[in-house]
Amino acid sequence: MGALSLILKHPGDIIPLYRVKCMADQAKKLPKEPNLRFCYHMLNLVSRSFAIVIQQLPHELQDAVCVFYLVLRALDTVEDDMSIPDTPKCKELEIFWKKIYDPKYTYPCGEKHYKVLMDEYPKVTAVFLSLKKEYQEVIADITKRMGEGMSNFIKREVVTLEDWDEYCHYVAGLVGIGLSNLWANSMLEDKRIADMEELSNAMGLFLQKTNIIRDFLEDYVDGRTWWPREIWGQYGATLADFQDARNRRAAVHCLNHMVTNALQHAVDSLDYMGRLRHKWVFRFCAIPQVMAIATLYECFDNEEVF
Ligand code: D99
Repeated sequence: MGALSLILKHPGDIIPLYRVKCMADQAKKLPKEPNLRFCYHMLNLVSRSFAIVIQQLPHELQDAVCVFYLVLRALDTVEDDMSIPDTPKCKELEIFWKKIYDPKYTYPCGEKHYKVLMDEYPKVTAVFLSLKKEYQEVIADITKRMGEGMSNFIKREVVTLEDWDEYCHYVAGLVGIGLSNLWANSMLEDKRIADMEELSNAMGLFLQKTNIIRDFLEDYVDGRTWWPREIWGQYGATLADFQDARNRRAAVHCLNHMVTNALQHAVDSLDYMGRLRHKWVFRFCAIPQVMAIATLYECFDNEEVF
């Protein structure tokens, strides 16, 4: 079906779609200051959808969240680069949080946009150092905990449900926790939001698990899947079995089990969002959650995931 006929089937979507288009155009306008300009330029290259969503935030938080995002993407780039041997990779992941204060620090790795981000990293550092101390401390604390967790999982496989939640906590739950600390420090939200670590964690876990489910094929082709054996082991002897058309029924049952597991975090994520007071903070948080629910809806019982 063409885009136009899809819209005509849902005429109520025309105004919201137009508003999103205006937001997307807005996101393409870059600030004048060169370092800040680089940060928003990178954000647009790495994640269009996030560049749009970040526009929802009040100005002061926008820059802090943009830098937070890029620092985490840089850490991710180190984790993802399969050409770095385990020993130096683990060391770099563990010390990265100290390096974000070093105006000269770069660690060339990654591909395409990520390579540019790593090569030009001092521009991110310059903006980081211009943020309020309270914001810098939150970003450094989360980067430290995430780097240590990632390093630990370099040599460890995701086997049990506990492993899966732990891995997702490091790479995504901590993002939710960091954001809650940014909201609390900005005074836009109640200080107590920073103490709700379980609910903040669930915001990240729900998004991360949804991505892991949706990206099964892409990750499988790259030789690294994050589906926990405790689930897929109930439906097949190896993950390779799910690629065989004769095992499609078992594969789809496994997929549905994965979706059901991810959905468990929806309750806490709704509880978290119910506690937000600031309209723009709420939108920034709610848009990705709504997109994740729609993604799980598409994936459920859908063999095309494989
Ligand atoms: C994220 N996550 O929006 Cl977790 C990352 N894409 O998915 Cl600061 C960093 O990376 C921050 O399709 C915030 O364009 C978030 C979440 C978030 C959380 C908690 C509360 C509120 C918001 C994202 C951002 C988008 C992203 C999507 C992109 C392709 C590349 C990856 C696209 C979530 C996380 C940590 C699971 C990646």
